[in-house]
Amino acid sequence: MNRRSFFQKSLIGVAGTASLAAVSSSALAGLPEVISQKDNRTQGPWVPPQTEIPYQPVVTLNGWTLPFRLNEDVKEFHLVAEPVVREMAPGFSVNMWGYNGQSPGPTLEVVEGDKVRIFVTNRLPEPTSVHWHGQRLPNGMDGVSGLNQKPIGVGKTFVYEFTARRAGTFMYHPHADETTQMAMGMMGFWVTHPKVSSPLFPAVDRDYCFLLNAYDVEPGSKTPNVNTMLDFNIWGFNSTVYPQISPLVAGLGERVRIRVGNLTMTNHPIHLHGHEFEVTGTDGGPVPVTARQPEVSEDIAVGQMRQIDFIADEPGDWAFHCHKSHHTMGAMGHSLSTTIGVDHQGVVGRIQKLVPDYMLMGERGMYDMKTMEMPLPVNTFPMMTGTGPYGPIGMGGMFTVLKVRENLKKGDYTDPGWYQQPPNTQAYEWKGNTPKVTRAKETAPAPQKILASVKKPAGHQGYN
Ligand SMILES: [Cu+2]
Repeated sequence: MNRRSFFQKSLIGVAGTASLAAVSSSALAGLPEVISQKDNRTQGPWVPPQTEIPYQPVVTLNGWTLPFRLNEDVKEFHLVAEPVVREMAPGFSVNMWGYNGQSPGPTLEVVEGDKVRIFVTNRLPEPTSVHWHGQRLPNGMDGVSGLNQKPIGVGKTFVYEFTARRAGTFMYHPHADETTQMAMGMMGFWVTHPKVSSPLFPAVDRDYCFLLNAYDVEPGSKTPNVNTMLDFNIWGFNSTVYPQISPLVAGLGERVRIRVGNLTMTNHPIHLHGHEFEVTGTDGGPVPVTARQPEVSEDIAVGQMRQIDFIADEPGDWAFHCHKSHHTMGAMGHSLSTTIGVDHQGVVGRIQKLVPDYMLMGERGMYDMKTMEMPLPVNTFPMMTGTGPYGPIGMGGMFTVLKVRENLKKGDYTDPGWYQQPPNTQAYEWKGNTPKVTRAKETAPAPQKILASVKKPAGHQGYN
């Protein structure tokens, strides 16, 4: 099929589209320049200079939108699949594979009915392909290597062309050696804005997006274990862990949209504090208005995307996080024994004769871990690192803060700092008398012997 007949076929059923493209071969002679991003911080919204249909651009958490080149009436993008180093948190960098300098790759943003051409250059050490998750497109553009196309060989560039027929929330990722390539971070976001806003696609003041990620990075190492199937230890938003993840900033009363896609190997119940939201869309399209219900958590299954909308009408700093509590922590051992209530007195000294740097932990729960200065191997993300105005936050990983402020300028995404609560609106300590704690009587004699299992950080197994 030549290019012209491809567009003619793909445009069937799309109303009000501009005249068909007649792209000259000379215009196609050069690839669009490679635009790369070295900065892992959230970049401001990208407003295209050639916008015909105005839309509220998205802001990708700790990410960016890839600018396009307009070639006649086709929006052209150039994605480069390549090894990258992603700083997931200060002092914690991971060797990944991504696109255009970062993992996840840049967000692609177009308008419903746009003709798009994406050049994909493969600078990885193995073949790849790109699947455009959720899109209506010709079968040969769907990106499953072997099924729809030959894989993009090392050093080769392939061209994908289709019309963004359906408005909504999408993502892209390889379908070639995908367990390796996705475990290494190859993924990106795609947003197709509607041509007109409607009750199905209400206009918003702020539109955020990010992907959920999981990696298995041994403490002290730098490259994810690509053979891990379920037991991941680093959980993040857009390959970033809190507190590196940017806050979600909103002006009081603004309508906010957050789009989330899940390319991890487990589900994530994403929970917003202080507000109710509605799921207004999925990667399958807008949710019918009559089917929307108020929620404060939304479970996002593997391979799913959710678009949530709400009015930010409660000022403050509101947690926004995965509700699986171990997903709001950094690297930690999963095989540790629970020691709550176990009296270690007298045992520690004896263990330290065998393991000199043995530390007592967990006897009264793990709260102290938040402040504990524990020697960690180089390039290890601590379990919990967020510090708020009142001390350690106790959550890391898949966690950020929705910051709702009065008098915030439209389009101002800068971090406004911590919220100052008005007087007499914060939980406070009771200063009166407290009743005596009554304990249940012991019915069994205290154990005479303690069986202690000592585990050192990974790489130092063998002490028991
Ligand atoms: Cu989770």
